[in-house]
Amino acid sequence: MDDGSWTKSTCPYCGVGCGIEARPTAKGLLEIRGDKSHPSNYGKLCSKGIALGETVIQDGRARYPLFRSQTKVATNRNEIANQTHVDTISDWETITEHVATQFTRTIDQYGPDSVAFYVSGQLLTEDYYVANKLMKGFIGSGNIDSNSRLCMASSVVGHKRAFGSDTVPICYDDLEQAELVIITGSNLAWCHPVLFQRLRLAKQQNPAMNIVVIDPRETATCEIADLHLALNSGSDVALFNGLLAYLYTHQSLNYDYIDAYTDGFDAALKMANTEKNTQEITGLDLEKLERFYTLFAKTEKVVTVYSQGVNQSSQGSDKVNAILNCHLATGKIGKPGAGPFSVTGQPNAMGGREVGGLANTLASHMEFYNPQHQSLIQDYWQTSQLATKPGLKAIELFDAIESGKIKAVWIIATNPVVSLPDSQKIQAALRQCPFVVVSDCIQDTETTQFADVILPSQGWSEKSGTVTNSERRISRQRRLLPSPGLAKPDWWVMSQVAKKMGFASAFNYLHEGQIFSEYATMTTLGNDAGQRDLNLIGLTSLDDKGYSRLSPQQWPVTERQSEIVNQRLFSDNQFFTPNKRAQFIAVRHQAPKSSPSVDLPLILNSGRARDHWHTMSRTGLSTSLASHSPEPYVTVHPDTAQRFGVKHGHIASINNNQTAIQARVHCSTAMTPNQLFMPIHWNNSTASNGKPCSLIEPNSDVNSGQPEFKHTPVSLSAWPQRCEALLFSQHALNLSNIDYWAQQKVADGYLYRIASQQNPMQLIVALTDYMHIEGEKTLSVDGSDASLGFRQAHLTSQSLHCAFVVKTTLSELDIDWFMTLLSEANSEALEEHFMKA
Ligand SMILES: Nc1nc2c(c(=O)[nH]1)N[C@H]1C(S)=C(S)[C@@H](COP(=O)(O)OP(=O)(O)OC[C@H]3O[C@@H](n4cnc5c(=O)[nH]c(N)nc54)[C@H](O)[C@@H]3O)O[C@H]1N2
Ligand SMILES: Nc1nc2c(c(=O)[nH]1)N[C@H]1C(S)=C(S)[C@@H](COP(=O)(O)OP(=O)(O)OC[C@H]3O[C@@H](n4cnc5c(=O)[nH]c(N)nc54)[C@H](O)[C@@H]3O)O[C@H]1N2
Ligand code: SF4
Ligand SMILES: [Mo]
Repeated sequence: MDDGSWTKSTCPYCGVGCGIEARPTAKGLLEIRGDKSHPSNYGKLCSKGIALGETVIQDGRARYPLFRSQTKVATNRNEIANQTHVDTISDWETITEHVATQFTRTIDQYGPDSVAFYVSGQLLTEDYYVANKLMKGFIGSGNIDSNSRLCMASSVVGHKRAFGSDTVPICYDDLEQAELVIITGSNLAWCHPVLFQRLRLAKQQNPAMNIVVIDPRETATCEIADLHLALNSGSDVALFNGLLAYLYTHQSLNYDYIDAYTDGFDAALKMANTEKNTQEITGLDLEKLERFYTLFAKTEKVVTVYSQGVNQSSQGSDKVNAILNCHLATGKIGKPGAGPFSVTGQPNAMGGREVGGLANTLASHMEFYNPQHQSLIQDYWQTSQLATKPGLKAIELFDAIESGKIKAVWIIATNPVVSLPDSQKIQAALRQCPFVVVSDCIQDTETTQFADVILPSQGWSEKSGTVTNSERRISRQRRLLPSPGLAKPDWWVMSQVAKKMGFASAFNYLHEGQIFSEYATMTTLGNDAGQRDLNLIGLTSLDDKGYSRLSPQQWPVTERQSEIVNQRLFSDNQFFTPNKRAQFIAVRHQAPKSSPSVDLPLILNSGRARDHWHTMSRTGLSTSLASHSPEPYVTVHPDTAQRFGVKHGHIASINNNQTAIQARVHCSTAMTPNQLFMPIHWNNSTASNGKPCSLIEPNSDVNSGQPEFKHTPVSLSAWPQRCEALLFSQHALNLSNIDYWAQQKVADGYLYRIASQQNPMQLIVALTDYMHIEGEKTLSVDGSDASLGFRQAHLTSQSLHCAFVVKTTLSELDIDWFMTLLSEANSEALEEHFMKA
C-alpha cells in the first residue's frame, strides 16, 4: 500500500514482525522508518530494522543460475577438505530442467524418500507452501524439514501435546496487560527488541508489574528485571515442576479450571512432587525460588515468554510442557494479560508451521495420522501421491545424506554447514551427496561450497508475499527494489522445477497472490465448525488488488480485518484435542545429554549478539551494525579466565574432542564461572575459525528433534599469539593463510582484525601479499619505532585501496588511529595521519 512515496512492508529479521515503511534513495538504497499503523510495533524499530536500508547493497549476491562442478574427494569426516570448484553460468530454462531431471531420475531409481528439501523460516509463506506441496503432495515423501527444527520444534511439540494444536494463544497486548512477566531462556532485549521496548514502557507505566528473568547468564534483558534466576543450564523442568508442587502445597491451584477443562493433572503433579531437590538441580537458593514461586502464585495475570534457552535442549519439549502445566493448573491462559508465549525466532517461523513445512506435519495444521486430513488434502491438491508418513527431521535428514539413503537434496534459504550441530559431519554429508541444489541470495556461503547447482533467489526488498509473526499476525512483504541479475522468487523456481517434473497443472502459478489464495482456502477444508485453530476463511476471496493492499491480519481470520484486531485463543477454554480438553504432560528433569568432565570442565552456551543476524549474510553488510560486536567473542567469568590462563582482549581456543575454535576473550561477571557464551554469527565466510557448531554435538530432543545448542562440554586455553594486525581492503579478501582473522564491514570496504602465531615479519610478508599495488602510491613505516608498528598503505588520489598495521599487541589507541585513517577524506590528510604516532 503506498503512502505517497513510502511503501509498507515487514522487517525480515525476527519474529516480532515489525511493520516498516521504505522508499528508495538516490543511491539505490532504501530509507526506512517504522510503520505507525502496524499493530505489532506501532512505528517502533530496533537497530537491525533501522539499518535495513544499508543492507540492500549487492555485495556477494548470487545473480545467475550456476552449475558448480566439484572435485569430490572421499574424505574422513574430521578432515576439512579444500573444496575446489568451477562455476558455469546457465539460464533458468536449462538449470530447472536439469534439477527436475536429476530429482526425477533419483526418485525413479530409489523411490521418493531418496530425495529431500531442507528449507527455512526465512521463506515467505507462498514459497513455503509451494515447497511443501511439491514434496509431500507430488513427490510423495515427508522429507521436507526446515531450520525451524533448530528453532521452534520443541514448542510445536509442547503446544500439540497440551493443546492438540500448534497454537500460540496470546497477542502482544497481553505483555502490556500482564502483572507478572516471566522471561525464560530468552534474551528478549537483543532478540525481540521491539517487544522488549513495549514491555519496558509498560513497566514504566505500571510500576506494580514484576518481571522475572530466568537465564544462566545475566543478559541485557535483566535490565528491566525485578528478579534474575541464574539457574543451572538445562534445569528448567526442575524449576517449573518445583513451581507446580509449590502451587499445590500453597493452595494456589485453580481446581475449577483443572476439573472443567483439562486432563492428566494428577499424573503431572505426582511427577512434579517426586522431584525434591529443586535447589540442587537448579543451583538456586531457597529465598530466590520462593520469591519467584510466590509471585506466580499470587499474580492473576502472568505471561511466560520463552525461547531458545527452553527449546534448544535435549528436553526442550518437556521444558515447554513444564511451563504450560503451570499455566493450565492455575487457569492463567486465554485471559487478557495471561498465557504462555513462545516467541518465534525467524520472520516466518510461524508461516512455515502453518503451511506444514516440518517433516512431521502434513499441511495447514492437518496431520499425517488423521485419515480425514489425508483425504481432504488429496482431493484439494488432486494428487494420488500424497505422502502418508512423516519424513526425516533435520539431523536425521543429514545423517541419511551421509549414509547415502538420500541422494538428492535441495537446500533453500538456510546455511546448514554453519547452523546445524557438528559442522564437520554436515560437510562430509554434502560432500558425498550425489546432487546438491542450493537456493540463496548469496553466492558463496559455506553451504554453496558443496552445491552442484546454485539458484539465485530474490532477497528481502525484492521479493513479495506474506509472513506471520509471533502473535499470529500475517503481514505483507512488498517488492521495493529490482533484483540483480536473474534472481527469482523461490516459489517461481520451485514451480518451474515442479512443472518439469510432470506436475504442471498443480504448479501453474502466475503470481504469489494465487498461492496465498490457494493456501487460505486450504485452511478452511473440513474446518467449518472451527475444528482447527488455523482458519483464514476471511481471506479466501481476496482478489489481486485485495492481496496487493492487504493490511496486517491476525488469525483466525473469520472476516477480513479492516481495523486493528488483538485476539487471544482459548478464551472459551476449548482446546483442539479430541475431547476439547487441554492435556497436562507429566515431565521429569533429565540432565543434558553430555556432562562436563575433568578434560572438558566448562559448558559452552551459544546464542545471539544484538546487531547481527545468524550467518551475517545481511547484517554483515551494514557498517553501523558491524560496529556493535566486530568479531567472534567468548564471554568468560574473570575467575574462569584466570583459572584457564586466558586474558581479556586476547584470543582463546575453545575445544572439545571434536575440534578447536578461536574467539576473542571478553571477561564478564554476567557469566557463571562454569559457563562460556559464544555468538553464532561468525563462520568461515567472516572469520578464520569461530563457529560454535564446529564443537556442538548432534544431541537432540527425542520428541522434537531440536538440537541441544546451549550445553556443550568444552575446555578453554590461551591461543599463543605473537603479533596482531589490522588490515583494510576495498574488496572482501580470502585470508585463508592467516591463522586468526575476522571480517568487519566498514565504509568503502572491509576491515580485518588479525592475530598470528607467527613472528611479526612473517605476518608482514603474508599481508603484503594481499596488497594490490599497481599504479598506486605506497606509504610505509618500517617498524623500527615499536610505538608505530609496521604500517603500509596504498592509495590513489581518490581513495585508500588497502592498508595494514602490524604490532606485537594492538591497543585501543592503535585501533582508533587506524579507524581515523580509514575515514580521512583526501590523500593529503591521509598521508599526514599515516605518519602520526
Ligand atoms: N539480534 C538477533 N536477534 C535475533 C536473531 C539473531 O540472529 N540476532 N535470531 C532470531 C531467531 S531465529 C531466534 S530463534 C531468536 C532466539 O532468541 P533467544 O532465544 O532470545 O536467543 P538466544 O541468544 O539463542 O538464547 C536465549 C537465552 O537462553 C539462555 N539459556 C541457555 N541455556 C539455558 C537454559 O538451560 N535455561 C534457560 N532458561 N535459559 C538458557 C541463553 O543464555 C540466552 O541468553 O532470536 C531471533 N532474533
Ligand atoms: N550453535 C547454535 N546454532 C544454532 C542456533 C544457536 O542458538 N546456537 N540457533 C539455530 C536457529 S534458532 C536458527 S533459526 C538457525 C539459523 O541458521 P540459518 O538458517 O543457517 O542462518 P541464516 O544466516 O539465516 O541463513 C539463511 C540463508 O538464506 C539466505 N536467504 C535469505 N533470504 C532468502 C530467500 O528469500 N530465499 C533464499 N533462497 N535464500 C534466502 C541468506 O542469504 C542465508 O544464506 O541457526 C540455528 N543454529
Ligand atoms: S524487533 Fe525484530 S522485526 Fe522488529 S525491527 Fe527489530 S529485528 Fe525487525
Ligand atoms: Mo531461530
